[in-house]
Amino acid sequence: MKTCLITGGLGFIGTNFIKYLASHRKDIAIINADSITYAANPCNIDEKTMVNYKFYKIDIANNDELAEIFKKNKIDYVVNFAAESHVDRSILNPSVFVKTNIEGTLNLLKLSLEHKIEKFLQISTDEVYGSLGKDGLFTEMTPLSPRSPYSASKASADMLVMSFFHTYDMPVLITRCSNNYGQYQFPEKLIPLTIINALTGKDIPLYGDGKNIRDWIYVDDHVRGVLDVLEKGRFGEIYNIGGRSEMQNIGIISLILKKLNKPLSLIKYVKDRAGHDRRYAMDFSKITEELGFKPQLNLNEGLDLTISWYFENEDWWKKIISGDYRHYYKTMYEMR
Ligand code: NAD
Ligand code: TDX
Repeated sequence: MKTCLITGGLGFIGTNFIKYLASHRKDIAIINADSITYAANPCNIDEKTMVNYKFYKIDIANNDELAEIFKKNKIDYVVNFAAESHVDRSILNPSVFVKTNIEGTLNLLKLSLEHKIEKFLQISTDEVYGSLGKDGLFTEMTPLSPRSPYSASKASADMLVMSFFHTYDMPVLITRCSNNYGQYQFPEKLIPLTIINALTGKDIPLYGDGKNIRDWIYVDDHVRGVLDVLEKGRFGEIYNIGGRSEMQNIGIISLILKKLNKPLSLIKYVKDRAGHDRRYAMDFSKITEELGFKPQLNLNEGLDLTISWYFENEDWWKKIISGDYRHYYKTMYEMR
């Protein structure tokens, strides 16, 4: 049996990855290390239903805490999801992004090297490539050009990861994915925010002219791609993962409102995000050709599943919007 240390496993994508791994790979024991920031939800994973699973509440930026996990367990794989992940927050408070996303990743790399782990997979993002014009796609060869403190911290982490490959011959892998949506996403991000505001009759803030484009991928497709790379990826390589589902923000909000039978008058145009990237779109032919990965759900199918999940899991999001973390639910527009 192999043991996989997953960081950030109580957040949106980490939760989905752990659930997928636990049901598809019974021969992998899971250690989940998460500091439980506002974006985490300890209820996401019911420990009673998990076998070969351990949880540690630790901050990856705290090297001593992290070192304890490596001392107590023989770890074979590391998958690093832990991060501060919201661009708007990085504009308000960049320091914590540097701490977690850069220093935390460096701590993980150093300990992984010292303990001679078999594979280190860094979960990165398309945002490290910057912003596209009307045409073209990001490939793995596109130069890094991050434009927000969030994407700069993720690009820095990617460069540290690659430096451990070149310098120490460490067995590293990087995935860079486009915008995820699906179950367990914290409602500060566009799609869950839109669904919840529509369901509760609140305005939906649309930044700028609403024509910025994102390439949406359903989270189940992303986590399958991550496992493909962990199992079959070549060390020292970067793999783009995308959904081939580009849409303007105004389009996605309108589509959700239509599906929910809610009026377009809920949309409120607000001041634009500073440095707002115009368009992201992924060329993910490398992972398709090398590892056979393709997204299985289109945006329409994925949105239907996502809307149903938020509909059926009111308790999950009501605790967020009215509980201890309610101030984090405030849209960034309300905060500035
Ligand atoms: P999230 O904000 O929902 O979850 C992040 C998790 O990391 C939380 O559980 C949080 O408690 C934990 N965490 C934060 N700081 C920590 C620290 N110092 N130590 C330990 N745990 C810490 O984020 P997400 O959307 O699930 O994103 C996960 C990863 O995927 C991130 O690395 C992000 O950059 C990347 N990514 C996200 C998307 C997306 O669309 N959400 C797209 C591409 C890549
Ligand atoms: O209220 C809003 N109104 C709005 O118009 C919010 C929250 C967002 N937006 C716009 C900004 C973006 O163009 O919608 C788009 C999507 O915004 P977010 O959901 O905040 O995602 P984005 O900034 O694109 O980043 C996401 O995808 C890449 C994740 O948060 C990152 O972690 C990931 O790396």
